[in-house]
Amino acid sequence: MIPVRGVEGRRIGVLGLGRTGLATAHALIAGGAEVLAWDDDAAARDGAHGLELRDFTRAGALDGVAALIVSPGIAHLYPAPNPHVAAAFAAGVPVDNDVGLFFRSFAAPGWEAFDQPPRIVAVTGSNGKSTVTALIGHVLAAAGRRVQLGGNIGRAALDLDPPEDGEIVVLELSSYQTELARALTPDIAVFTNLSDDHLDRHGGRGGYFAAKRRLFAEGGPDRAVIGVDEAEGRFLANQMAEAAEDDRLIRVSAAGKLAGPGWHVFARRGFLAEWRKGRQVASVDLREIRGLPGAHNHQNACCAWAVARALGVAPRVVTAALGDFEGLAHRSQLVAEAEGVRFVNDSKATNADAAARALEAFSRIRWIAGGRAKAGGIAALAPQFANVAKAYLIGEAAPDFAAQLGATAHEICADMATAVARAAAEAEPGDVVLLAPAAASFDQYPDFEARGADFIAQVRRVTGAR
Ligand code: UMA
Repeated sequence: MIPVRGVEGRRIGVLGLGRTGLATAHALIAGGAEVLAWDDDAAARDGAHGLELRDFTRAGALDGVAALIVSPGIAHLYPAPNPHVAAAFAAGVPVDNDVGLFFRSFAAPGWEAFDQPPRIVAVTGSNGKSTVTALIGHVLAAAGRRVQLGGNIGRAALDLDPPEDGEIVVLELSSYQTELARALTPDIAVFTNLSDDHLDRHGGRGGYFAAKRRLFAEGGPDRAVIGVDEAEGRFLANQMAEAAEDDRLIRVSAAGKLAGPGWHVFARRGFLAEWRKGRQVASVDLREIRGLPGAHNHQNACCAWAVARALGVAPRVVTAALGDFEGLAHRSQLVAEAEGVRFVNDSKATNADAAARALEAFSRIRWIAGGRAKAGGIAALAPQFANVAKAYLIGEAAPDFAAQLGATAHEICADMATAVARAAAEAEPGDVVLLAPAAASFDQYPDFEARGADFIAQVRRVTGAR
């Protein structure tokens, strides 16, 4: 745990008592703060284990409170502020989050004895940020660097261990986290890409982009790694560079060759290339790396490559590490291979854009899709339907998705067990049975992880795999 600095003797409110809130409360107490905590869910309050509870909407409840620290899943502005957050706004109590506290508390007096100060890499973007975060961690560990991963990827930032000499912390940061943090000062910041997601929480795409942009605008990172395959990425890259040859910026693309005198990492026809000062520095064949299938993973590889190179890791070492990356659970995860049929779990593909990337990664797909639909359903995926041999539809969205599939073969299976059994029965050698739902899981599961776990269990059942 990283004790929070500058809070000794101060009274701090903590809203939300999930992973973030509990870690924050304990880190605040370790820093000498008096913590008042709240969660709108009574069961979470019951699990607060000795924390003093305070309903911040009650009159006078925020008297003497120096700051309210809000969990990422709690709305602070759109579609409407949570009532406790609204009370803090009304009372003039500064609202912050665990990521803001983390950046303020990271550097410690003990660092004076270190040979190399610890550094922070922060990764944001719509898709791929968990894989990029994990891949950076994997490459740095392979290079013999000490590394910890945290943030949106699972371990709350303040739950991380105090960094040791030369250690690198890689934080995955969601837009929920970057929007509210009062301090954002990574050494290296990464922007993978932008596509519509969480639009209700940010008042539309502009607000969503603005939340992510804060990591660059507020933080002033020493080095920025920016995916330039969308207009927003190109705009951000333009803002970060003083001139075309400014190599504090590394541009990344999976859409084609990048030219110019700056620092570029791009993937083209399955090959990653690094160019700097107009010359090629390295080239790697990504096509046979089983943990990184598809153009979207090639973009992830480019982002991780750029960060590792910015940290001085040699191309040979990065290449070897990419080759043995196994991928993350629920993201292009190869679950089994039986009689020439591959079973791939991409339960994290909770929106159409992420599902499009999964559908582009394979041909002859037996596609399991559905759940709780997002705006637009799967209409935007029509260009990828050519890769779909047949769709097996589950959950609330099944009838709408069936209508949007039109002439593409499909059947409504309702649940995962039926979908996996039907897809496996009809699959031929060379086919890929792919779970890429293009929808949220909440109609049938607590989260995308439980949905992916069910897919794996059903695949094991039908294939007899262990
Ligand atoms: N709560 C309230 N009032 C509300 C809403 C929620 O009191 O109006 C309470 C809930 O009852 C619950 C707590 O808040 O007890 C949950 O807080 P939370 O939703 O912020 O969840 P945490 O457990 O703290 O997990 C959060 C991130 N969750 C979200 O952003 C939704 C986790 O990202 C992250 O791993 C964790 O902090 C550690 O940093 C998950 C996620 O789904 C993976 N992220 C989204 C995504 O990737 O799309 C952004």
